[in-house]
Amino acid sequence: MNFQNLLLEQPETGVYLLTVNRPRALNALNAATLAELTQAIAAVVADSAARVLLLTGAGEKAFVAGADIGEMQSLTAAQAQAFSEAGMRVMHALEALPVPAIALVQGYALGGGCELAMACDWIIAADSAVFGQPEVNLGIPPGFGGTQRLARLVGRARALELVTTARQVRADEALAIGLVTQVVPAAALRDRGLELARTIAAKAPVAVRLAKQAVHRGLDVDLGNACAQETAAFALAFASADQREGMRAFLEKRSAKFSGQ
Ligand code: DAK
Repeated sequence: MNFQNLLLEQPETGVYLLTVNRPRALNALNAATLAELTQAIAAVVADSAARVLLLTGAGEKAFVAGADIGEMQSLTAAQAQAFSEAGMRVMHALEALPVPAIALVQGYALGGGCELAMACDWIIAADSAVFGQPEVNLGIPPGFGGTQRLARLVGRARALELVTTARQVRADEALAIGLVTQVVPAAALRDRGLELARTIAAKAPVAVRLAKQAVHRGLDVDLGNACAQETAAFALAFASADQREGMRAFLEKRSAKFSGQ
């Protein structure tokens, strides 16, 4: 697919690498980019051979420096509503993506950029990464789910401190508070992402999809219902060829060859 503001590549079988590509504006999210993100994510959803989505930003300076302030400043209330809905659509689509979505963050991930990274299943940070929700500097609260996803990741107190002060967090602190799962040298970020994607792509695709779904759906309900959902996911796996192959391969002392069926 051809995009103006994105690159969508498949560096390896089953692995998609989606790059927000507006480096001159530090990859800021304008309406056109949000629309393209929706299309790109839909393309990954439509590919039953997809196993992992890696999401990153072009250039060394930023993952995404936020929503496009130049475009936002003159929005009417109706346009702001449309802009918000477009952003929310992208964030929900990433969470609902059947396969894991991993953000590879180098440089600034601010505002909508931090929100975009948090809508992925987890974040790997380069040592150059800087996270923050600076919206209160601009007269607005976070608008793409930042208050909610940040609080779920780092807890209420830390989220409130960060959102109300606009304080920026470097990679090592992001790791310490659970915002990211690992920090790697900037030059190694893409390779670490691909390595992780390769590991996931080699696992049973049906089980990986069911596990992602169970974690997400379970977090929205109480523990009893969450465990009931896990039971349903577990049972469903027994209708898959992947389950039969995985267990047979173990008993036959060989590597499994998963079909994703
Ligand atoms: N939007 C547009 N352009 C941006 C930008 C942004 N967010 N961030 C950077 N740029 C542009 C700069 O204007 C500059 O363009 P030129 O002047 O060269 O044309 C270029 O990128 C390079 O930036 P700087 O010259 O500023 O580079 P520095 O190294 O000096 O500083 C910086 C880097 C990241 C610290 C700085 O650029 C900065 O503070 N950027 C803004 C960061 C920020 O405040 N981000 C949060 C945006 S607010 C909503 C839902 C969600 C949202 C809004 C509404 N609804 C519900 C309606 C989300 C809001 C946000 O994300």
